[in-house]
Amino acid sequence: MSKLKLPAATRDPAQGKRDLDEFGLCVHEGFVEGEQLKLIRERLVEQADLECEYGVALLSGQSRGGKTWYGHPEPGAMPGWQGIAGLYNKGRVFIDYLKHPLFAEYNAHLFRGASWHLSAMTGLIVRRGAEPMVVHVDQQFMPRTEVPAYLNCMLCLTDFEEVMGATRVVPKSHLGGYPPQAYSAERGAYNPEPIDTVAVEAPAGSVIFFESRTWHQSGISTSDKTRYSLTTLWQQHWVKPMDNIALNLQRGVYEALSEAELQLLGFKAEPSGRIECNSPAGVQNTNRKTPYVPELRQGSAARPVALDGMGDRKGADDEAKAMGLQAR
Ligand SMILES: O=C(O)CCC(=O)C(=O)O
Ligand SMILES: [Fe+2]
Repeated sequence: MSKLKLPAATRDPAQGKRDLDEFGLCVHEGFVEGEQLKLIRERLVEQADLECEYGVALLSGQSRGGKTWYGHPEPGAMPGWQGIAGLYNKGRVFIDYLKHPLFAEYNAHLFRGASWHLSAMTGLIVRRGAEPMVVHVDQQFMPRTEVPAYLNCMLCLTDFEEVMGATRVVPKSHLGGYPPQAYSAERGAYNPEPIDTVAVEAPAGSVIFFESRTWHQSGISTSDKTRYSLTTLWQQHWVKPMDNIALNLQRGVYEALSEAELQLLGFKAEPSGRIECNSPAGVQNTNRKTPYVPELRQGSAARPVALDGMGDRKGADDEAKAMGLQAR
């Protein structure tokens, strides 16, 4: 048993935000409940099972540092870990979940008012035999920042028990540096010195929030109970998204989303990460409404396409706000 002390679970976002500041994490119980929880879990399980059946499942013995491949699980030898990537493309329930009002509250707090949007949304399944991940921070590949780059929101779709490979953390580690890592071709990334971590046990429906400077890993699973979970990663707008959502988003999904939903996914006027029209149909545009402008030459047939509301005031206002400028 680790002696590391976790914050008590809470249903109060004010307490959750204090815990996030003090511990680098908080456990928000009952974040999703009842029918919504059931629908998210059912959609994830169906998608995951069919990705296995059709031979396109993302599989591994562990999710980080180890070998990961796309394919069919071997009959009778289900690997310990399965990821279901790009959930924003895989069901309306996931988009609806992104609109949970407390996401806005936690993000505004953690990012200190800077503009934010989605960075990734991935289903995580941990089965018996899953090995622990290398202890890492989610921004390990960038220098430490004063304000975290990302907020990881781990939704427990089943209870999280230590023996099921529940997420393990180092409370208060967000205040220091990053966990030491080494790499070998045989082991992948690993921690050269053992690091004490503590499992976050939580009932289904909880979200474990941990910011991107908090040391963590998934645990080892020795249980026959499968851990189903969904990680939603939010980011400050100037950070390169973990998933390139503007390119990944499927055309049919894009067309079914409202302006507000597109903005949650990062389609909005910002000082960085601008999105121009990449087709005459104006697909993947931002709320700034840029025209489609191909290479134009005298005598060539190529033509730009103007859009209604191009460069409108709203886009400019949003951009000014994101730069911290007040209208006056
Ligand atoms: O699956 C887990 O418990 C941890 C996953 C993780 O490290 C991550 O989502 O960044
Ligand atoms: Fe992580």
